[in-house]
Amino acid sequence: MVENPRARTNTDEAPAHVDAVVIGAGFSGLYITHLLRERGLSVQGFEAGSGVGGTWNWNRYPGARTDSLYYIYCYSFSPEIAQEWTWSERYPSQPEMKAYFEFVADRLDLKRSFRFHTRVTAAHYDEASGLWAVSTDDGATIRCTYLVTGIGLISAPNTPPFAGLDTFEGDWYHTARWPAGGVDFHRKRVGLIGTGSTGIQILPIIAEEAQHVTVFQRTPNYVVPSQNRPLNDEERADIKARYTEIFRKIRTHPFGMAFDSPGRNALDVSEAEREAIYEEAWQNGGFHFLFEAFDDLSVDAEANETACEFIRAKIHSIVDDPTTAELLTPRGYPYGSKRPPSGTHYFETFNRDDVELVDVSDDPIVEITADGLRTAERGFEFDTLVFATGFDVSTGSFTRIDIRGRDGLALADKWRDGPLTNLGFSTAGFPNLLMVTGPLSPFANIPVCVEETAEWIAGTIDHLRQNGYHSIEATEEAERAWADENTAAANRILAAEGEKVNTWFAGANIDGKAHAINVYFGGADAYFAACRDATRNGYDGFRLIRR
Ligand code: NA7
Repeated sequence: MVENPRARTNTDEAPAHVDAVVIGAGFSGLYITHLLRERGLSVQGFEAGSGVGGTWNWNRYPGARTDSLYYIYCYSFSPEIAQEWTWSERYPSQPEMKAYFEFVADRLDLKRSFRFHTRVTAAHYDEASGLWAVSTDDGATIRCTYLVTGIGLISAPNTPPFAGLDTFEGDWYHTARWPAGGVDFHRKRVGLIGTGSTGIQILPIIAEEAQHVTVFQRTPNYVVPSQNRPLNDEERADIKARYTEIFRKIRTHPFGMAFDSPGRNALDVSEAEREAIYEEAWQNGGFHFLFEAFDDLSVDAEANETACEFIRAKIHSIVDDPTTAELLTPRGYPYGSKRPPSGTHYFETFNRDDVELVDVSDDPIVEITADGLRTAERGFEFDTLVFATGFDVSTGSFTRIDIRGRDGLALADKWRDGPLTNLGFSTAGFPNLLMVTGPLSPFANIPVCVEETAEWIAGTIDHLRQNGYHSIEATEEAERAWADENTAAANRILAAEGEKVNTWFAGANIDGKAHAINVYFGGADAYFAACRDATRNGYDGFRLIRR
C-alpha cells in the first residue's frame, strides 16, 4: 500500500466558503465531486484516509477482494474509463481496487478537490445564513450551501467493547484499519474474532503464515466459494465489447447485478435436477449461487431451505473433523438473511492442524487479558488479535460525526430508534444535507446505486439553482412512509429473519443499537424508478424552500 506522499494534500488552505462540501473520497465522494464540478460548483472534499478509494483504501487486510464480479463492481458512467481500465481477476483484490480508484481520480483530476488525512468532526446548520459550518480535525471550519456525504454504508468499524482490551500486551488490529505496511504473522499465535465476509477472507491467508490461528465464531455462515481466477484476454475483450448492454442490465436487476432470472423455482424441479443446478451454481461461485440457481430462494422459506441443505452437505464434505464441520454448519436461519459471504478455501482451512475453531455462541468472549482472551469457560494465549468484527452499518458513519440540523437537533438523536430518510437522500430538519447511498437506500451492487443517487443529487441541485430554491429536505410524512416501506420490503423477502442471528441489515450486530431495518430490500430497480417518480412529481416527499 502506497500512502499518499502529500500529507493532507493539494488544497492545503481550504477556502472559508464553498458551494458544496463532500465528505469521503470513495465511489460516492469521487463521483459526486466530478458531477458538481462539471456544473461549475465550488467543491471542497474531505477524506479521513490517506488517499482515494474509501472502503478500498481502509480495508487493506490480506485477502480483501470484491464479492461482486469485476465488470459490475465499477463505475459505469464513463465509457472511456470502462474501456481504458483493464481488470486482472474475476474478483479484484484490494490493491487492484485501490489502483482503479487512483486511475479514475487522476483521469478526472479529482484529487485536487480533496483534503486527505482530514476527518470531518462536526457539521452544524446555521438557520440565519442557511449554511452548514463544517469542522475538521485539523481545527478548520468551512461553510457551504450543500453538505454531501459519501461516507459509505459499511465504513464505521465495530470493535466490540470487550473489557481489558487496553491491557493486551500483544498487537491487535481491526481489519478495517489495517496498517499500510501490513502485519507479520510469522511465528505468531493469532486469535481471529469474527466469521463474516471479512473473517472468511482473511483466515486462509493468516493461516498460511501464522504459527497457530484460533477462530472465534458466534454465528456460522453459509459460505459459497467465490471461484476467483485470473481473467484471460478473450473474456476481457468480450466484456469490453458488451459494457453498454451490461451497464443497462444492472439498472434493471433488483440487486444491481448482471444476472438473468433463471426462470424456475426450487420446488418445481426434481431433487436430482435441483442438486445438479446447485452444483453448477456452486462451481460458478459467489452470487451466481444466490441469483442464478432459482428465482424463489429469497422469498420462499421452503425453497431457501433446499439451498441451505446443499451448502450444509458441502461443509460436511469439505471439513474432515465432523465436530468442527457441525460447528461450522449454519442452522435455524435462511440463506441470505445475513449478508451471504464468498470464500476461497475457507472451510478447507479448518482441516489444518494449526487452525482451531471455538464456538462462542453460548460461551461468549468476556474479556481480553494481557496475554490473550477469556470466554466464560476458557482462557487462550495470543501474540496477535485480529478483530474481523464488522461495522456499525448505515447510520454509524453519520452518528460518529456531530451533525446538527435546524434548532441544534443532533442527527444521532433523531435516528436513535432507527434511520429516517426519504429515499436515503435527505432527512427532515437537515436542509441540504444530501446523502449518496445514505441510510435506507438499496442494499444492492453499490457502485450502480452510487451512480444513480449521485446523479439524482446533482440533478436536484440543478433544480434548486434553476428555480430559485435555497434548500431541500425530506418531509416528516415521506420519511415515515419510507421507513415503513423499508420494513415491509425486508419482510416481503426473508431478510428480516436475520435479526435473530445478529444481522447488520437490522442493526442487530451492535450492542445498544436500535433494531431497525437500515437498508432497502425493495429492489434497486424499483428504487431507481421511485427516485425518478419523485422528481417527475415535483419532488413529492421533499420540502423545497426559498430564502
Ligand atoms: P460482519 O459480516 O458484520 O461480521 C462480523 C463478525 O464478527 C461476525 O461473525 C460477528 O458474529 C462477529 N462478532 C461481532 N461481535 C462479536 C462479539 N462480540 N463476539 C464474537 N463475535 C463477534 O462484518 P464483515 O467485516 O465480515 O463484513 C462486513 C461487510 O463487508 C460484508 O457484509 C460485505 O458487504 C463486506 P455474528 O455473526 O454477529 O454473530
